[in-house]
Amino acid sequence: MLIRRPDDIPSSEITPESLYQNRRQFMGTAGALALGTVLSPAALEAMARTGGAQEDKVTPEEDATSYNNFYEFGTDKEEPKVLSRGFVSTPWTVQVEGLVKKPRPYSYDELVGKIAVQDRTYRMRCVEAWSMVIPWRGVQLRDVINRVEPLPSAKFVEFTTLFDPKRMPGQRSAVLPWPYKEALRMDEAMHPLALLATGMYGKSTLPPQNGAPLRLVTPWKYGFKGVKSIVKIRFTDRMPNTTWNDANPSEYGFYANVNPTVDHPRWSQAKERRIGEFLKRNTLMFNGYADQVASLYSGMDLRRNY
Ligand SMILES: Nc1nc2c(c(=O)[nH]1)N[C@H]1C(S)=C(S)[C@@H](COP(=O)(O)O)O[C@H]1N2
Ligand SMILES: [Mo]
Repeated sequence: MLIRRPDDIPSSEITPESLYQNRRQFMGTAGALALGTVLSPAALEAMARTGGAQEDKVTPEEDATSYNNFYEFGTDKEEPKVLSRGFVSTPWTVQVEGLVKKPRPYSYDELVGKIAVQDRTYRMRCVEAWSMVIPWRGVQLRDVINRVEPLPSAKFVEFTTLFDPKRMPGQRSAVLPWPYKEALRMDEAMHPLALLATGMYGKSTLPPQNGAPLRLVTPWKYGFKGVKSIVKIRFTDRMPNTTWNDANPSEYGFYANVNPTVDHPRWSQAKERRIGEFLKRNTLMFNGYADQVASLYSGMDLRRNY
């Protein structure tokens, strides 16, 4: 994100299954043809079938597990799958720290065990202007937070990725200030859409390249908020530093809410390439989850709080 332009690879959309609506985006066959776009027979056939409307289709598992951003395993999209092969995430311990009733290490099972498992298909919009539709499996973040009992004074929650250059070869170079950290305001973290993913595509474990064994998913925010391979959860009353914001504050904000009207300094955020699709589609406010999350930000200037 720091070092290259948005990917030009054709790209896929998302909603919790319970809230799923058949969202369609109209791009208009006539409009596309008027622009002189050359359409493949397959694209024309798809348009004929859908009357020009686009649906959200789940991204092929092969794409979601081989085209990744996980700089701890390399900065090329294809590297994390290869360089994380053999990464062992059992056993796994998560330190729970800060403004919490009893700060202590939790085993993976203590932290997420016996919490109702959810299957949630969400759109994921990377800040680099590509997107996917991923069927996650996991637990609601708020259930985990309630289990560890933060104090009422906690206003933010910070998540930290494992730092272990022996197991994460990308950490041997200083492409980012390690360890990778991300954070949410408490009300964001308690939102029912926020998920701690523990699996995907109907499986109960995550591939290493997607953040095994535990990664954050906040579908209304840019993908970089979705911190992978979490080993620490810290509650605090101050807004924490976050990795991409530290690396480049003018380009990556704390909030990172998907917003087609606020461009990245180096590229537009109005459109996106859905992995697997031919034409760009419009990026939706809060990645299409505005009905559910816009109230979290009422009264805030979203241009200033990007
Ligand atoms: N620890 C860590 N977490 C990370 C990243 C990373 O480089 N390191 N990349 C982020 C970015 S930019 C995106 S778009 C998503 C990609 O998730 P995926 O590979 O599962 O699609 O992971 C996010 N979480
Ligand atoms: Mo991203």
